[in-house]
Amino acid sequence: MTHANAAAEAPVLVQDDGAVRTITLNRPQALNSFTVPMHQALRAALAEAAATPSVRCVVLTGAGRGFCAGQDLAEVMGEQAPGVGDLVAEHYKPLALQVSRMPVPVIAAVNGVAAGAGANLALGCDLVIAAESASFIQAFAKIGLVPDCGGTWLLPRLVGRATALGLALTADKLGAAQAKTLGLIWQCVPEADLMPTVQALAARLAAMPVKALVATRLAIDGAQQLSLEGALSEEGRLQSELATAHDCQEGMAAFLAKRAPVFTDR
Ligand code: T3D
Repeated sequence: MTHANAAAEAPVLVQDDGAVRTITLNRPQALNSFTVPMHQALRAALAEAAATPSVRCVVLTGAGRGFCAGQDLAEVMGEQAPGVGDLVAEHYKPLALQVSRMPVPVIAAVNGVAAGAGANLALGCDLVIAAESASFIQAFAKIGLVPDCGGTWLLPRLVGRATALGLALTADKLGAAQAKTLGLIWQCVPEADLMPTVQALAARLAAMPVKALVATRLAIDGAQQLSLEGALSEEGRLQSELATAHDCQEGMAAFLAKRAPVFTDR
């Protein structure tokens, strides 16, 4: 097998551009739907990105015309099929937690349809930028399941209970422009602008104090369970921790010296 063939068949592709690592789901013939090997490859790629100090931002996208169509339904209906509950416990739950705990910002570049767990994988990223031609489908209701991969937690937080239930109960396709209008995603751009827009933003985030960016994600997600007083206390704890770290010292010194800061913490 040639190297090119091996890459074409790998369930995820990994590419670095400076401090930005792009992970591409690579089963375009089935709209990048999840099989166990793709889960394993994606989780390994995320773990490697997390463990590589030179990586300061991760971009997640899909090969071909789709982002990810959720669970590969042929796999679950096959003779060797893993149980549905097992798939969630062994793959979708750890994946959603891994994304939520990445030590660098994660951007979803949604290049096409994102359905079922594929939609919620994208929505669990820090920033979601979608091509105008992309769409989001909470496909679960159509096949007698509930939203997973974090959907029940993410949807009401992103768009409120009424819209979350509307999306989840109808399983209707939501175009990227409408997703932006609803506040489900950060940005909707023309198809040709998707990767240039995402790469420019990723490079910008990579040059920022990523330790503080990640602490911001964790604080905002964590604050959902806290009282105002609890959230204020947590903000104080985080500021104390960050204020003594290199990046905050560097940011303040650079401001006072009227020079560009160089952030290195992760
Ligand atoms: O065990 C568990 O299930 C627990 C975990 C659940 C997590 C989940 O994600 S459940 C939700 C699973 N996903 C779906 O139900 C979505 C199924 N797909 C679709 O509804 C449609 O494909 C789309 C709306 C996403 C896109 O439609 P369209 O018309 O653009 O494309 P298509 O023709 O339907 O699909 C293109 C090919 O991809 C086609 O293969 P073919 O005929 O060209 O050989 C289709 O079968 C394949 N494909 C698309 N989605 C899946 C899939 N194959 C397997 N599994 C899929 N999810």
